[in-house]
Amino acid sequence: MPAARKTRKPDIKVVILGDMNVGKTSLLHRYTEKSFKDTLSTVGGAFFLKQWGPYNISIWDTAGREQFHGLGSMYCRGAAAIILTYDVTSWQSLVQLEERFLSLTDSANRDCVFAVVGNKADLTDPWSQVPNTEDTPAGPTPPETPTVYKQVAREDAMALYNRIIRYKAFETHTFPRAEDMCFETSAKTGYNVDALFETLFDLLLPSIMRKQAQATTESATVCLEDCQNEGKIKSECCV
Ligand SMILES: Nc1nc2c(ncn2[C@@H]2O[C@H](COP(=O)(O)OP(=O)(O)OP(=O)(O)O)[C@@H](O)[C@H]2O)c(=O)[nH]1
Ligand SMILES: [Mg+2]
Repeated sequence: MPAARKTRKPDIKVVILGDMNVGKTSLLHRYTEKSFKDTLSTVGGAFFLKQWGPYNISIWDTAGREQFHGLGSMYCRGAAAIILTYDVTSWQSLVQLEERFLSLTDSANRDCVFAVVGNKADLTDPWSQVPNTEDTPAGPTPPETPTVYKQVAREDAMALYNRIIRYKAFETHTFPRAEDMCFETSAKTGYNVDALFETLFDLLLPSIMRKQAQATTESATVCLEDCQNEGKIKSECCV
């Protein structure tokens, strides 16, 4: 088994960005702990290690507050996926993604994949008040009418996703389609939360395999160099 697995070194990095209060921490908590609890506004950033099958995925929760904005680009360095999160009841939170957060993603990997996520769907969409994960208990019967006005339609989020692709136009790889990468979620009920993370992780699989293959080659090279430095022949240690 490779050393990376023994030390639980992350195989890949995912970062959650978005304005304060959109529910980034709650989404992550819902996915990792399968529950919804009171949160405190995040200070700086927080790191979670998710074991996904045989792989270790590091997920970085970032602070949306303006005062921590300078840290965003540092957190995005080396990211293989970025979740851009807004609140479906706040048009401004979608605008902020483009105005304030998109430029931070320049430090991510060249083949970074993006998801655009509208959280708090339970406030506007009756059906998202019903959990759709196996781990959450059955919710109440959906009411006839939503409780809060929905300010951001999914089409607006898809238009933003397509602008992101154009912004990254210098990249050579092909991006997944907006239909597949724009989600409406509820951290409160669990609606679409597993689907979001599982879709992303599935997409990251080729990058994980590439990174592991690279790590194996590098460690074999180091081993061979060590052998040569110590005057050993390969068969003595590189087995
Ligand atoms: N109704 C509803 N409320 C939510 C949902 N997700 C989060 N909230 C509430 O929104 C508020 C902010 O949630 P957080 O998860 O702390 O938001 P955040 O994006 O991490 O905020 P910062 O850490 O300040 O950037 C809290 O009061 C949550 O309970 C959701 O899906 N539905
Ligand atoms: Mg937070």
